[in-house]
Amino acid sequence: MVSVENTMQANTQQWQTLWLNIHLATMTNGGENYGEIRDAALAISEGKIAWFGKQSELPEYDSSKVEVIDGQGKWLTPGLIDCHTHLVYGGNRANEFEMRLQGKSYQEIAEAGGGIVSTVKATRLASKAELLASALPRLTALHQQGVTTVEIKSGYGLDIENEIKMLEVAGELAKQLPVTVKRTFLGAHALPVEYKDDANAYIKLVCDEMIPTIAKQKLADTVDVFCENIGFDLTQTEKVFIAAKQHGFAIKAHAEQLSDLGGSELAAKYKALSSDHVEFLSEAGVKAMSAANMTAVLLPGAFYFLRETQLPPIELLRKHKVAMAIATDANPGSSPICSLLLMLNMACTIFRLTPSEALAGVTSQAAKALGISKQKGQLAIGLDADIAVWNITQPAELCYQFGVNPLSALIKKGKLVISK
Ligand code: DI6
Ligand code: FE
Repeated sequence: MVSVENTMQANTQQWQTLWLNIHLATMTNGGENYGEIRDAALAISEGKIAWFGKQSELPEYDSSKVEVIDGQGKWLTPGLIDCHTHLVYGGNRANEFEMRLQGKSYQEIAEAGGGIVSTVKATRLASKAELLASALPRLTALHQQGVTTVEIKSGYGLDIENEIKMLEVAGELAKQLPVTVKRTFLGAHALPVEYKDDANAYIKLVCDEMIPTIAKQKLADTVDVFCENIGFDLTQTEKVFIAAKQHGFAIKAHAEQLSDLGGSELAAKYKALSSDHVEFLSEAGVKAMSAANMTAVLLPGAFYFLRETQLPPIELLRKHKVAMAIATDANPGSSPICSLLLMLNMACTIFRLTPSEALAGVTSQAAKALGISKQKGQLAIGLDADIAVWNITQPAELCYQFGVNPLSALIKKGKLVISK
């Protein structure tokens, strides 16, 4: 609903672009009923949303100064946000996919020197140009389906030089495509072979050398840890959180993906932005996340690809009002998937989210998971005009049909960057 003040305060002199004949899924109010406004209009000024509301309440504007676009009844949503990816990496793991189909489990492959460690080998061998060339089509695929912001993690370098290389490539991607890239340092993703029998020494390297260097060079704004029995234990995870906080990073965790170690409760103690995966999260963990105002990032692609059977505790997350974000987890081992629209579909079909919850999961709640709610994730006055325009008749279509790309146009900071 458009308030009276909203209309009166509108400074129409500054409008640059005005979309008419559209419907809006504003995703305000936690995404309830999509924050839907039918028969709407939306104005953009200096890369920000300057006005939106019912077209019948549109204030007067100078049509000689504003570019007016006829939206032809299309739907506008906030530009989609993929808040958890590992899309910079060397090689691929199609061979392990085959091994799994011959009966080996993800954990068995990891324990036998495959898994994350094999991608580390390929990533170390790859040049920056090669990493960029392989990541670009993945980011392009996301972007073509409406993604305007993506989070990219390091974590396949596992030494200073190669972690920096990954983060620099992630930064370079933002120059190649009109997508905001939020970078996360995931040095504590796996144990590199050279520290095979000394996880504590590796954690010391992460805390005492990698985190300070990455802070100094401003290569990331968040630090993540894979807290798991094939990753790092609670004591090691806590050390990384403490070092990260000391250097001004936000934190998040991969936790409760394969077992319940209590990583999410630990993350809550350190006021993390999010805990991600969370299939094995207990009610105590859910409560701790709720008290710390954390977001649960659900990754249906990894659940599907690993043929996981333990569903994340959706009812408990709802009961305790924990925000649920949805992301691709795009990575070569557990989710070789670069479609956020497919994740919307799976969040509904597999996790039983409502389409409204799922769409909030890739917009407003994804922004919350990245700590950027004041800039992105909703159609609201003053927020960045990152907007996806869809050729659909109702928002649920984005979750319902898969395989036909309904994106009609994409606006990044007020500029039309895709138009079909
Ligand atoms: N959990 C995951 O699902 C990915 N990383 C993680 O900590 C998997 C990464 C990989 O298998 O390469
Ligand atoms: Fe992940």
